[in-house]
Amino acid sequence: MEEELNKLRAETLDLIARLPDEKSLADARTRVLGRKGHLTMYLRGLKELSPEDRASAGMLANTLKAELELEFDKAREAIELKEERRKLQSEFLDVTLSGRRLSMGKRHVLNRVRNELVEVFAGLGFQLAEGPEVELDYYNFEALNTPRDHPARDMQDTLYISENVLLRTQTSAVQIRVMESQQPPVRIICPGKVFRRDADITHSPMFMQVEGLWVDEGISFADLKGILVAFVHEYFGQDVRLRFRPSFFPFTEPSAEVDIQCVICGGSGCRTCSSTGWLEILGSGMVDPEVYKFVNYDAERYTGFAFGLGIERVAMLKYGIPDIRAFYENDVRFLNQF
Ligand code: 2NL
Repeated sequence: MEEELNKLRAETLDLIARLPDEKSLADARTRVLGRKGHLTMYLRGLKELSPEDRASAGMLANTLKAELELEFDKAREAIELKEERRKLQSEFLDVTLSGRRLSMGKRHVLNRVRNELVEVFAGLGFQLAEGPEVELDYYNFEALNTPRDHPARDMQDTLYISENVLLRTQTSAVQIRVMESQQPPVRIICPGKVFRRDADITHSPMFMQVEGLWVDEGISFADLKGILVAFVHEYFGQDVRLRFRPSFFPFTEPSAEVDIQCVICGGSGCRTCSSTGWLEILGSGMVDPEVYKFVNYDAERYTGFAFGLGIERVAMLKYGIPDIRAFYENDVRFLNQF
């Protein structure tokens, strides 16, 4: 009997030492100490023995039972501890590591210049107006005194979608739409994308433009000059000089182009200004009375002026950027500089 118990003891201790997880350990415990376990059955069998044998065998078996329960408990605790360590290890987080840097996006330089220009004119009383990029030939050319056979159409290579639909070549189309919908006074600033069949280091098939228009009773060339001088001084600096040169546009008469003193060399001559000391920055003029016919304005009563400038050109001059294509390549090393 004692031998039988010793064997059960040795086998069980051996098993406990080898079991890898809580589940197999619990199963083994049931097999030995459970209601139908080896040791439980053995204790039940003691009824058959004589009273003397039963007392000594019972004592041995109960001692073994206590010992095995203790061993099973110890083994379970050891496995639990191991499991806990493994879990902690796998969830290890070094809170002292430096974090990943969030890269912040920012406004594209052209949109920033656009907003700055709109702000300056807003300060001069101009209201923002916008319109479609896909436009009718009528608003882009016809109503701007540029009919199909007009020689000025040669100045702009237009991207047509159909006979009467095109990608606007200038934002003037927006101004025609506004004038068509309301009588003077009109004082608006119209920024937006425009499109031309043109591409080299200073021309892109898509570029951005800002046009302004002020129509009211008694608006004169002096007002045009006053507004444009105020704009240049505000945007490029109070000391920057301007000059007005006669020019031609089909929708203005008289027309003038505006040059500013070179912002790169200050007027002494450099590559940006081709050694002239001057930079052309915008076109302007008094709105041609022909235009008023299309929008039903009384040309005897109202006069006004308009102007247009290229946003890329302003940005190139302001920051000394030699190639217009840099704006559209989306090289973050370029874009991050602004
Ligand atoms: C340039 C020249 C110009 C206008 C745009 C305009 C608009 C209306 C009536 C009359 Cl609705 N004129 N716009 C006038 C003169 C010049 O732009 O060189 N743009 C880049």
